[in-house]
This record gives sequence, structure tokens and C-alpha cells, in this order.
Amino acid sequence: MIKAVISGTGLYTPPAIIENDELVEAFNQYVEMFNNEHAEQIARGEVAALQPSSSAFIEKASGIKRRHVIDRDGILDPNRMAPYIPERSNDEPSVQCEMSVVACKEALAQAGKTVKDVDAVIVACSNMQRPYPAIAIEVQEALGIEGFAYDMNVACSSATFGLQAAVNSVENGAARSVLVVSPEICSGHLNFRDRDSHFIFGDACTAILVEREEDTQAGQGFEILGTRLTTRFSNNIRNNFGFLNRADEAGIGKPDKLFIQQGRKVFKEVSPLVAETIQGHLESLSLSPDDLTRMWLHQANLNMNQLIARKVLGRDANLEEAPVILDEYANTSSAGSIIAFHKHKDDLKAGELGVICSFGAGYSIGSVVVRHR
Ligand code: CO8
Repeated sequence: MIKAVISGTGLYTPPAIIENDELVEAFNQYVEMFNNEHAEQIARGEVAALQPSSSAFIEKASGIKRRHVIDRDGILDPNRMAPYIPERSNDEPSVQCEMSVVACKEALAQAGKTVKDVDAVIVACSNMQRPYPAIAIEVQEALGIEGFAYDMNVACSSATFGLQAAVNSVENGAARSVLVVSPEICSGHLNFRDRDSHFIFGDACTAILVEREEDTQAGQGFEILGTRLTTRFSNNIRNNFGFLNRADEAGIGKPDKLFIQQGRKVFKEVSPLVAETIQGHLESLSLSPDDLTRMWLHQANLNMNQLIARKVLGRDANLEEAPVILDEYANTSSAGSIIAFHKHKDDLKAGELGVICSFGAGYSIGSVVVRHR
């Protein structure tokens, strides 16, 4: 039977950074402008005054200190509060393609492979900048890969669901190796005027190369012992942007065309589901939580990750057992758990086990158990 391994990973980090204090300053300028502009309606009780944001709240509630973004200036302009990413001509590479190519090249270099060794590209992320042609096919073309490519979206769980699709293709012989790429431009669909969520997301792109074990060197990379996917419908994280918006002009420009969530409900409902999924997955592989050296968890909220790790292990996890990258990157949706894996995998010894686990909108949860070879 063909076995699949992760032989390389790559990461593109946009150079621009926004610190919490800078984001809060811009938000609070917007609040002041709004409240001044609506002073009379606010005094008459017709409009609610907006409340300021605070860096102390952000760090305490989420663990986020800063985020990387494609564009700082547009986000920090209180008159705009959206990234400035000019539309490109059809003859130029798209932004998501450009990010993907950088991350893929690093994954290939890490695996010691070239594009000639790759048969497929899956672009798996929460928002594609266009519906078609698939970003994945553009990436395939930009890299010069023969074979096939497609896009898929399972919000924050896109990368782990993409990993399962890659494993299936490798194990059933459809491809010798597959690149799973997650170019997340979360700043493009975040409402920077919403105090509850303006601090949550950042931008980044990850890539993972999944290959047949026989095509890799002994001791290279991580054997994939199993994947488990779980979904349960919920409206608590939603984005209603879509092609039907133009069919109902009244809806255009409403806040729900960007990211919205009931953060507290998500926290409460998703944390136990994630812990159960990991425990059940380990059990199905005749493993126990004590066998895990590392948990590369989705990076949405530090308190949530600490709770999930505690539920799985039955005790607090330290930073080595459950590494954190969201202080630097914020929530990068599906890229988050893969950034944690990319940055914190090389010190594992042969035979040591870990779990990559994503969770988010859908709800969707993806668990991937791996063993260092
Ligand atoms: N500054 C100051 N105070 C604030 C702020 C702020 N910015 N925001 C809220 N507050 C206040 C509230 O008004 C509230 O005040 P009061 O107690 O007087 O009512 C108080 O702070 C507490 O507010 P919350 O209950 O909202 O705060 P929490 O402690 O719950 O923290 C979090 C909020 C951080 C959002 C937390 O609930 C959380 O992280 N939950 C988990 C969310 C999660 O994991 N979501 C996953 C979403 S990601 C995903 O699925 C991918 C989607 C696709 C990507 C989209 C890209 C854009």
C-alpha cells in the first residue's frame, strides 16, 4: 500500500506589520469621527455611540500582539479601514498566486524536490480572490507543474481538509505528490470598523508537500498516520459575501458581507468538539494523548488553545507541547496550524508523534496525526 508523507513545508509572511497599539489608534480615531458626525442622533438616542477599542483587551482576550498584512496604510487610514490592494490586469499574477509561489518554492526546497516531481496543486483557504479560473491552476501554471489543480474552501480547516485530499490522491495513485497551499488574505474580508473583531486576523500563506513515502529519503519528513474530518453546521461564524449580492442591491455594503461571528459561542461550542475529535482520532489509531509530543493547533485564540490542550492532555500544556504563533501572526485562518507546524517541527526526534488540528467556520474540524520519520 502507498503511504503518504509530508516531506516539506513553506511559508510566505508579508513584510508589513501592524502592532495592536497602531490598530487601536486608527480604530479609536474612526470612533471619534463617527461619534462627532452623529453627535445629534446619539444625543437623541437614535444612534448608539461607538465604544473605543483597547490593546490591553485584545492581548488578554486573544493573545494577539501584532499581525502581518499585505497592506498597512489602507487599514490604518481611519477614512478607509480596508487594505489597499489594487486590482491587477489578467496578464499579471494574482496576489494569491504570488504568495503561493513563494511558499511552494520553500516547501519544494525543504523536500529536495523540483516542480517536475509534483503532479497536483490544491489551493485550500477561506477566501479566493475570484471564483474562476481556479487560483490553484494559476499557481500550477506559474510553477510549471504538469497535472491537475483545484481550489477548495473549508474556512479555517481548509488546509487540513486539503491535506486529506492530498493524502487520498497520493494513496490512490492519482498523483505522486501534491502541494497544498493556503494563501490567506484575511485582511481583505475583515471589518476593521467592528470593535469585536477588528483585531482578530492577519495575512500569510503556507504550503505543504505531500509525497509517496517511496519517493522520499529514510528519516525525511513526517509520516501521516491518519486524518479525521468533522463538520457541524453553525451560523456563529459567517461571511455572506457572494455572487448573489448583486441580485439584491439592498444587501450590498452590509457588515455581514464581511466576517462576522459570535465569538463567545464559538469558543464554548468549538473547544469541546475539538478536544473530542483529537481524542477520538488518537483512539482510532490505538494511540493515547500521552503519546503526543506536540499539538500544532489552529491559532485563533490563546485561551481557547490552552483549554483544548488541557482537555486533551488532562493537564496544562507548555509552549513546547502546544506552540503559539498567533501573538505574531494573529488568526491567519487555515494557515495558522500549518505555520505552527512549519516553525515548530524540526526539533522532533524520529518516532515522535504530533497532531495538526484546525477548527473554525462551518463548524469544521480537521485532525492530522503525524509521526516524525
Ligand atoms: N476593545 C475593548 N473591549 C472590547 C473589544 C475591544 N476591541 N471588543 C469587545 N470588547 C468588550 C465587549 O464589549 C465586552 O464588554 P461587556 O463585558 O461590557 O459586554 C467585553 O469586552 C467582552 O467581550 P467578548 O465577550 O466578545 O470577549 P471574549 O472574551 O469572548 O473575546 C474573542 C472575544 C477574542 C473574539 C473570543 O471570543 C474568541 O476568540 N472566540 C473564538 C473565536 C474563534 O475561534 N473564531 C474562529 C473564527 S476564524 C474562522 O473560522 C475562519 C473564518 C474565515 C476567515 C475570515 C477572515 C476575515
